[in-house]
Order: sequence, then structure tokens, then C-alpha cells
Amino acid sequence: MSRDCSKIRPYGDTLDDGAVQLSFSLPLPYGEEAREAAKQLVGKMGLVEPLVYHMKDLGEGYTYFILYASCTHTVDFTKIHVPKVESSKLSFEEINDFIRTHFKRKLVVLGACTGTDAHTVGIDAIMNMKGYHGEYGLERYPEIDAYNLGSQIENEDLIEKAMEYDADVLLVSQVVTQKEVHVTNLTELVELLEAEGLRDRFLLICGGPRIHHELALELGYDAGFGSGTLAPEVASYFTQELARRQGLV
Ligand code: B12
Repeated sequence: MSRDCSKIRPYGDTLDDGAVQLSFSLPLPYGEEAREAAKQLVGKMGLVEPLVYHMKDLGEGYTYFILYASCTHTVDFTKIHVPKVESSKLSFEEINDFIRTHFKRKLVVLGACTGTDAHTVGIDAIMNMKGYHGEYGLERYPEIDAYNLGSQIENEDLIEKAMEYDADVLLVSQVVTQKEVHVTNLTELVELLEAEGLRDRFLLICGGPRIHHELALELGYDAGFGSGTLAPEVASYFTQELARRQGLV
């Protein structure tokens, strides 16, 4: 298919028609005036030809809308550069072989969901023996000693455990991002490590649905992983990066 990657816009029926679907609620009573308000609002968002596809009375002066409209803006995809974790993707077997060959000892990995964040499923997906989405978690890797501390772990406690277990890698999960609490939490950990002269002692990795590599680097982490991450991606990165830093490859 031929397409101009310097001018990319959404499509619905045909390439470049700009079709988008939006949904939102307005604090307005259901009626024609509310319909018009929704259309005007969509126009102010820079979209044209707004069409109310569905509206529903939510009661007590609120209305829910689904609209179609057309986007006239484009993005230049050829100019987009997103920092990404760069490492060769290795399989479960390859990662264990790599550790055996290069380190000649097990790697110690500590994971936790920190601060007040109680979401355990993300860090479990990376660490649990049973794994996630068809990939074993780190606890299953014979060449990795993986310790999952669970959720609501204070940064101070994570550091204490990391020293106790002589960890090589720290995995920090942050799911809740309300009021930028993830940024506060992640920053605090880096500051504590720096204050104790320990920042370079560990490979520091964060992850969560709203984490990306660029943010992780900005916050002083070595790498960041977002939605849909699987254990081998993380292990591929930290095994190769540790080996590189220790001059083993
Ligand atoms: C299950 C859930 C809960 C459960 C958690 C149970 C548990 N044991 O984990 C309970 C009911 C306790 C809960 C509570 C709350 N929740 Co909740 N919860 C969810 C829900 C539905 C699913 C999260 C989940 O399990 N995802 C599945 C995992 C596999 O995905 P993941 O976390 O993204 O992890 C993957 C990657 O991000 C990555 N990853 C994650 N961590 C790490 C770490 C590293 C190192 C690496 C490499 C990768 C990595 O790898 C994972 C696998 O691919 C989401 C909504 C949603 N659909 O996402 C809301 C959601 C996360 N919760 C939310 C909120 C607001 C709350 C509460 C504040 C609600 C309240 N007012 O009380 C509380 C917070 C409690 C607290 N102190 O943290 C919001 C967060 C909004 C925001 N932007 O901050 C969400 C998005 C719901 C929403 N739409 O509003 N929640």
C-alpha cells in the first residue's frame, strides 16, 4: 500500500479520511441543546464535520455522547524518534545460557511495587513462576534468584532488602499515576540511592502501564518498560546490560 508517512492521519472507511470516534459526558440535560453543545465542543478540538452517533440521558442533568468527526491534522512519522530499550531479544533458554556463560553465577533480582501502590499483578506478571501470556516469570529461570517483595513497599525497605540480598537488579512497579505519585515515588528511590552512594550498585528498572523508557531515563533509571511487557524482554535487557557494564562481553 502506498502512503505518505510524512502526513499520517486517522482513517475510518478510506485511507486519509481523518475519521475519529470520541466519547464523553457533559454536565448538561439531555436534549437538542446538549447535542449542539457536544458538536461545537468537538469543533473546538480541531475536528470537522462532527456527527452525534449516540447520546444517552445519564439523569440529573448529565448526558453521554459518542461522536464521529474528521481530523484535518497530520503527523510527520518520518521525524518521530522514541528512545527504546535497545537489546537483542533472547529466549528463556538463551537468557539462562547467557548468564551461565558470562557471569558464572546466578543473578539476583528484586522486585516490588513501591509506595502506597497496591497493584501487584504487573510485577507478578514479570516475576511469578507461572508467568504471563505464555512466558515464564523470572522466578522460573534457573540462573536467576528472583525475590518479589509484593506491593506497598517503602523505598527505604526496598534498598535495605537489596543490600541484604546483594541484588544485581531492582525492578520497581508503579501503576497508579494520580497526581503524578509515580514520579514522586520513583524519584524518591533514586534520591535515596544517590544519598547513600548506592545508585551505581544496582541496575535500576521501572515499569507500569504509564511508564515508558524516555520517562525512566528522565527520572534517573536505567530502563523503563510499559504495558504488555514480558519477562524475557526485561531479562534480555538486564543480562546483556550488566555483562556490558562489567566488561564481560
Ligand atoms: C486490578 C486493579 C486493582 C486491584 C489491584 C489488585 C492487585 N492485587 O493488584 C485493586 C482493586 C486493589 C485496585 C485498587 C485501586 N486502583 Co486499580 N486497577 C486495577 C485494574 C483493573 C487492573 C490492573 C492490572 O492488574 N493490570 C494487569 C497487569 C498485568 O498489567 P500492568 O499492571 O500494566 O503490568 C504490565 C506492564 O505495565 C508491565 N509492568 C508493570 N509493572 C512493572 C514493573 C517492571 C519492573 C517492569 C519491567 C514491567 C512492569 O508489565 C506488566 C505485564 O505486561 C486497573 C485498570 C486496568 N484495566 O488496567 C485499575 C487501575 C490501575 N486502578 C486505578 C485506581 C485509581 C485504583 C485505586 C486508587 C482506586 C481507589 N480509589 O481506591 C486503588 C488504589 C489502591 C492502591 N493503594 O494502590 C486506576 C489508576 C488510574 C491512574 N492513572 O492512576 C486504574 C487504571 C483504573 C482506572 N481506569 O481508573 N485496583
